[in-house]
Amino acid sequence: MLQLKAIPAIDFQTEAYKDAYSRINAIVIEGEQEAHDNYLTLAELLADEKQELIRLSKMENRHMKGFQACGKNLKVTPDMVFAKEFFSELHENFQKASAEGKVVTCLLIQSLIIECFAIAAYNIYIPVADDFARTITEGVVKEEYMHLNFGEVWLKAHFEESKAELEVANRQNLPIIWRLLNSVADDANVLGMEKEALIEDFMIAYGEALGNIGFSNRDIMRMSAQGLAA
Ligand code: Y39
Ligand code: Y39
Ligand code: FE
Ligand code: FE
Ligand code: FE
Repeated sequence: MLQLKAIPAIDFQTEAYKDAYSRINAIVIEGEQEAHDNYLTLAELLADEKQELIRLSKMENRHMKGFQACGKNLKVTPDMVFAKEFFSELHENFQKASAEGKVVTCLLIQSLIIECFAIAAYNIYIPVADDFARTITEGVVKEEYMHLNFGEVWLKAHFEESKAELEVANRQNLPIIWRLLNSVADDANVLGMEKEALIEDFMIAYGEALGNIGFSNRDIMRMSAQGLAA
């Protein structure tokens, strides 16, 4: 709500805006591409959910195309090399977990942590986006809630046997998101997105997700604090 006070007019064609956009736009495009790949990997690991997971992966592919159009519309070339490096640590953790058949860890990384990252970023971006990108992002964020919900529903149904692995995966991956946020906070700020608002939205979405899965408030506090162990 911080951002509802005075929203200054943003000039989307300054060099400073386009430079920051070349990295944030690339992060989003790369993130959507990796989300597409991750849901296809999950479709192989969870045979009962295969069709649904393929459906989610197709949504991620459409998101990627939508955000590529946002960059083109502003005449920005996304810095894909930067974005690949940005996601490499999370990507490696997902790859390693999937190779070991650790479905719970894969779901925590993609459907909880990355989806909450997307939900926070897109909700904070919408009020400060150009008109073209706002329309695209509004459509996308609705679907990200469906992806988060997939992970919540599956993990809730398997809560007792997943709990220990979720705690370990949280401790390994939440600090990474915290570092990633800090590394793009300056660029996000140029786009009109406040770091404090991003953290607040992320923590609300992630805490709610952990609660829906079955964690107690005490667990949620403890697991959130582990994000600071960066
Ligand atoms: O599941 C998804 O669709 C996720 C790929 C998208 C993640 C996008 C991450 C956006 C972070 C932007 C950082 C701005 C501060
Ligand atoms: O300040 C805190 O409470 C930190 C513990 C929490 C780390 C969680 C990471 C926040 C990532 C925000 C991502 C926004 C798109
Ligand atoms: Fe990959
Ligand atoms: Fe997406
Ligand atoms: Fe998603």
